[in-house]
Amino acid sequence: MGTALVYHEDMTAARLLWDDPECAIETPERLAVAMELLRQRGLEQRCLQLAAREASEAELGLVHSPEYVALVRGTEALGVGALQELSAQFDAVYFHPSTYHCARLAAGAALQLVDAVLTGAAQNGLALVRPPGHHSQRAAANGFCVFNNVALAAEHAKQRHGLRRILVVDWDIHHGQGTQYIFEDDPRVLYFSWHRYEHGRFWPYLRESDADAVGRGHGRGFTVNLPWNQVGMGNADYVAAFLHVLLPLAFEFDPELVLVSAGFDSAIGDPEGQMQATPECFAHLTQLLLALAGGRVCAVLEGGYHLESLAESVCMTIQTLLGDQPPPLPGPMVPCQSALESIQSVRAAQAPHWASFQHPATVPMLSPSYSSSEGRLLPLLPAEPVYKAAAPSCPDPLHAHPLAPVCPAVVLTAPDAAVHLCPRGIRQKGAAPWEEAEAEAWARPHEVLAQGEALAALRKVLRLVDGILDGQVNSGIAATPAPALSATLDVTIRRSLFLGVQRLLCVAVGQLDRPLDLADDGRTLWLSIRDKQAATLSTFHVSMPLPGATGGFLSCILGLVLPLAYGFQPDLLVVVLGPVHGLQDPYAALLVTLLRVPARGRILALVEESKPQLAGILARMLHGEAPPSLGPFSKASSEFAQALVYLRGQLELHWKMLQVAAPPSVASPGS
Ligand code: Q9C
Ligand code: ZN
Repeated sequence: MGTALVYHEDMTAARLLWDDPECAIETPERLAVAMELLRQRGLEQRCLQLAAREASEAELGLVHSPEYVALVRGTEALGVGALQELSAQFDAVYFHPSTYHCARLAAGAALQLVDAVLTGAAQNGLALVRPPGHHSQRAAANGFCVFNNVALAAEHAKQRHGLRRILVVDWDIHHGQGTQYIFEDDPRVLYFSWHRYEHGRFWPYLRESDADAVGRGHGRGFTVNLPWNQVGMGNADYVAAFLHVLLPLAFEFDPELVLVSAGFDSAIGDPEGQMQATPECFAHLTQLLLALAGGRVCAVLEGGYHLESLAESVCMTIQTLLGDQPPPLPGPMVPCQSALESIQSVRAAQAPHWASFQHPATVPMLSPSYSSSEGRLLPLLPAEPVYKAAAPSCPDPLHAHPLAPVCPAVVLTAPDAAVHLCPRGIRQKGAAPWEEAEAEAWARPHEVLAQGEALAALRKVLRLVDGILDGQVNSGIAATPAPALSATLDVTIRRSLFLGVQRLLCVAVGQLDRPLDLADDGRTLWLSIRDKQAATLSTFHVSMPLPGATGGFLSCILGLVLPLAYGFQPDLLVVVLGPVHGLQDPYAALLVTLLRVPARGRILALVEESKPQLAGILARMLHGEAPPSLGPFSKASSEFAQALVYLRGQLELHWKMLQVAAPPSVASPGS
């Protein structure tokens, strides 16, 4: 099951026939240039290519009034003067004699894509279409949009496929008010949109684009607006919006299908959006969405008017749908003040409707109950940050393969039950485990590794570490005898640092201790998730209690683990599931799936060999399979929620991606 690409060249026919500066940017070249780059990169050829079909009039009637459909049909026969006159009755719209044909193809392409994904012909896909759709309303064209392609696809998924929960993610830089109106009272469609707003001073100048528009009637809480009040939003702002607004709601909603109103006017260079996010950001956003709905993600093109930025962003999206790992995100991962204000306001507006945003009363900081495991009062962060990790932008050999095609990634050392999952792993390349004597030298301080079985596992693990770090494979799973897990982890860390890893993230779930002699020099970030109280033992050593409920688990991953990972930008992630890790398989699967995104797939997972089923599931996740749903949502305990609030307070000065609210602005001197 691959990635569908739905397209038809006829959609390049419609164009502006008179002078209108506002509409001039919506050109046939938009599709032509995007398709050309997809071909040039060999991406089109990797997709299941589907020729778009026209939507029928009955299908258009799922969303639009018969009178409006008839009006658009009538434009086929009009001359230029009459077309211009009719166009002027709408806001930012032009009609061409081919508009009706193109718009039916655009709508049909979206329906076809949903059919392909919901029948299992494809796992996910993209429809490259024009005219776009998300401004179009029941009986009105608007903002270059004629028929609402994504709204039709959602209604089709409801009515023809019986779906009950559909998430629409509108990352176009304009508010899809058309989609909002169509579903505002419908709890089966959760509509999320971010958009340039500037406190209402940006087109379409609507009060209902603000964060306090949350839907009506049964649909209250199923409209989510994130208004950007300044231009220049970048990668950190977009990722923060996903981690702190969209994804908590999305996992709580648990959609059966994700539709993306994929406009790329939110990318750098676009004359409409004036934002700064780079094309790589769309690879990250796409891969985060693939963790939902069993990976059933259907993206449909909306805007995007900077041809080069549009084409690059389309390629990033397709490449990620195909399963390639995202490139690193350029720029500092620090969301701006205005973005944080927006994030805070939408979380506040949605709090009555979503348990994920319902916080217990803020706990007083440094309450005596929050002592570290050793019983000391919690150390504060060092006044002078010890952080001296290399800037992520400097090129180094570890970043040499950002766009490498998927290298089948999973290498299993012990649990042979899952070996079929790695068709082209290291062993197929003839690489042998480490020589026993060499492995013994690395194992030396640890007596437990001297035993035959433990040493045999270590020899494979070391081979795997080397294979990941020299780029032969992207990721791997290793299993060791349970008593040897801690020691194997210690050797894995030492070997990675020895090989020059600049930033090593270690996520240790269960009863595992951080190696005592590990330097706190910013090269490793150690994150424990275990049955103890929250503690920040340093900026690079954080401990979090084990969450019980789904809500606690999700806020732990989205609110803590991923923001730290995005701030740290690891070269390598080691995930260890140790004794009494307490995570059921679907939770472990989601943890690894989501961590793949900031780690860009460079993951070594260590498990106990007595858990072959867990190893098998993690192997499938590293291979790109979608995680199972977590099932019914249960709210985080208030102790857990407070632990998170506490850790955020301790850490957000250093790890800025943890912020979910703007810091109080500092008064200027003398004021
Ligand atoms: N300078 C889509 O991206 N003009 N439509 C706004 C503000 C209308 C955009 C003028 C923009 C419509 C699908
Ligand atoms: Zn747009």
